[in-house]
Formats: sequence, structure tokens, C-alpha cells
Amino acid sequence: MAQPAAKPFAYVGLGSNLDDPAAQIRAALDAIGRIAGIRVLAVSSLYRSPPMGPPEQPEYCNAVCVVECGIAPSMLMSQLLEIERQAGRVRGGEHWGPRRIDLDLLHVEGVSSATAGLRLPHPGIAQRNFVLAPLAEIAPQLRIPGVGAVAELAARIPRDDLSMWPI
Ligand code: PH2
Ligand code: MG
Ligand code: MG
Repeated sequence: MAQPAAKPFAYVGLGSNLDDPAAQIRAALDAIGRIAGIRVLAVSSLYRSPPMGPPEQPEYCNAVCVVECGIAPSMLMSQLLEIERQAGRVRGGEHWGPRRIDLDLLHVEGVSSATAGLRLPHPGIAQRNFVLAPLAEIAPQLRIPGVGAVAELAARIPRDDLSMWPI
């Protein structure tokens, strides 16, 4: 009998710096788990870091999760945007300004995309310790084409401004 097609793993970055950031992250993780065709396989610890971008905003809480993805990447992306919207994210503020929740599709195994609405792999991965540290925690063996080996990138990036989110 034919095997069902393997579902690729997809990696999602979560960030928040408004309205109880850790609670926003946890609520978004719950919502991701309710997307039809998605199964959450692992979730990183929660990390705290100063804002990248305008400095006059609260510090961020960040995490990464890996999901088994049985839907098209564009569909996953639109579901993530819908979760942001339902969480009350207000768009149109300043670039890299404060946000209640930000869900970034970082990488989908076997997929590259360069459309306006979806760039894969996400172009910021290699420069952001708040992405690499949680990603390396749950996917140390991952190699992202065009970006590199996650464990190596994570080992090399400075992380003096990164800490665990206080419990
Ligand atoms: N996200 C941004 C802008 N700045 N800074 C930190 N520390 N963490 C983020 O997730 C973040 C940011 C835009 O998405
Ligand atoms: Mg982002
Ligand atoms: Mg985003």
C-alpha cells in the first residue's frame, strides 16, 4: 500500500513585547496547535532580549516551535496572520515597533519562496540571536539551505543581551 506523503517540518518564530508577552506567546502556541493539518512537535524555552529596532519599547519575549506541516506554506502563513489578528495585533505602526504578537514563518523543509508575502527561508534568521538560540534548542541538527547549520550559527552569534524569560 502507498505510504502517505511525508509532511515537512516547519519552523515558526514567535515574538511579543506588549500585554504580558509570555502569555501572548503561550496563547499563540495554543492557537498554532489548533490549525487544521498542523501538529506541534516541540517548543523552545522563552527568551528575553532588548528590542532590535527602535530602542524606546519594552524588551521582547521570543520562542520558536517546530510543527509537522500538512498544509501549503502559504496557507500556514495566512493562518499565522489570522492568529496575530485575532490576538488583537494592530498593524501599521512604526517599522520594528512594539507588537502584541508576531508570528514569523522561518523555514519549511524543502521550500524556498520569494514572493512579496512570503520569503522562505526568512531573511533575518542568521542575524538574530533571539531566533537562533531557541531554534538551536529544538533543532540542533537543522541545516537551512542558503543560511547555514543552525548549531554553528547559534554557537557563533553573540548572546550577551539574551537571557531566559523570568518565570
Ligand atoms: N521583532 C521585531 C523587531 N524587533 N526585537 C526582538 N528582541 N525580538 C523580536 O522578535 C523582534 C525585535 C520585528 O518582528
Ligand atoms: Mg518578526
Ligand atoms: Mg512578522
